[in-house]
Amino acid sequence: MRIRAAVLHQPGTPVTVEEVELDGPKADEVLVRVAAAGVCHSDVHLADGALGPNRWPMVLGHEGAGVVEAVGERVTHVAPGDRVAFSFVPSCGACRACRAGRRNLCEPAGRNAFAGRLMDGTSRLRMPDGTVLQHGLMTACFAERTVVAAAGAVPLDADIPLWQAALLGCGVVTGAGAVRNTAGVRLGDTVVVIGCGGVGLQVVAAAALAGAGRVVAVDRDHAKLEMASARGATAGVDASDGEDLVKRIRAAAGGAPDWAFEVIGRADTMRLAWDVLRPGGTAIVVGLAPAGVEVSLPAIEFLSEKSIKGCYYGSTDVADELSRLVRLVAAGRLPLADVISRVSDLDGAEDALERLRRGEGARTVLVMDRELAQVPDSVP
Ligand code: PAD
Ligand code: ZN
Repeated sequence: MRIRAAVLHQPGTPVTVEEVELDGPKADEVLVRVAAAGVCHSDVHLADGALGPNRWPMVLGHEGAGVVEAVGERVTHVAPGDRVAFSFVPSCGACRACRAGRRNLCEPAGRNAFAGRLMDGTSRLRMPDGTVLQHGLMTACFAERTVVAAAGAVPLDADIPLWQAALLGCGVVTGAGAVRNTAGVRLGDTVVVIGCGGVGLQVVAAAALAGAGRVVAVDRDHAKLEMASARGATAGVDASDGEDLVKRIRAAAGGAPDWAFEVIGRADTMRLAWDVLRPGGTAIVVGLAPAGVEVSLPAIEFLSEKSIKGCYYGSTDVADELSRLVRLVAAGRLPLADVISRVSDLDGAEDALERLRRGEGARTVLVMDRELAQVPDSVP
């Protein structure tokens, strides 16, 4: 079928919205009519060619929600008409990582996501001239429709409007999982969040929900500090002035923190996350740095039992985590709409990437169909 989609042809050139060919779902796959998609900084990295060579031409988009239109053979967990959010790691359940309970690190899912293919190693997307297109992180949801692996379509069993549910499958799962699973924040802990954009704001909310005693938001954009404060940050530190940053963060935190989350993807802020910690504290790196970036640490400080830990997609079984987070959202305990700075149509994809490059606003949600996405008239 012909669909409109946002295509990255070459890094460094704007993504263009054009008509492409989408094949129907094969066995263990699902065709979804996309209602809305969130624009994440990882899309910027892909669009800028920062995540390695040969990752184009590609249909971008890895965070979104929609309605199932058709299912391939053997798919039983969803049926046409079901509302779903996407998971970009449709774990196989059978590889070594999955069997060890580390489903976010599923080996075939990781391999295929990197290659831009579905789980059988092929693509359902083509340019009209036959050129094969990669599926962005196995999701490719900057598009009117998409075919995803069955495990990548997670049923939404509560009535969350789809323009908000779109955020669940990357920012929300990643932020909440970083706090709950990668870290394991306990009641009363002190948490610092460096970088409070679309993902960092989810870390802030999750830390507050986890009962952190203090949650210090650090960002160079004042607007993000205000959003963080509305989501439970107890203090904000303006990082636009780099002077005495460690001292100012510690003062705002009432001392050196237990946890520092880096949610930007820069070597200097990863180092900052390490520097602010108390002895025994842990830095969690959520931010994704362009390929080739290295970070250096003062090795003598390992003696103080500080540690630094990576985080991919919330360190968990994403489908399970997502379903549980849905209940929190439905209960009104985890807001989503407040991080949506702008709603746009699919044609606004490049502008949304540009705003993220400039550090302007948190999430943009691309809405393919306002009615399907349940966007109220009050939202421009
Ligand atoms: P974003 O652009 O919405 O947020 C980044 C925030 O950092 C913005 O608020 C900026 O103002 C702020 N910022 C930038 N530079 C600085 C600085 N030097 N000092 C202080 N603040 C600064 O991005 P996002 O929230 O969509 O994504 C954040 C990172 O997380 C990005 O690298 C993305 O690729 C990565 C990511 N990782 C995972 C994962 O599984 N690890 C998942 C999703 C996103
Ligand atoms: Zn993302």
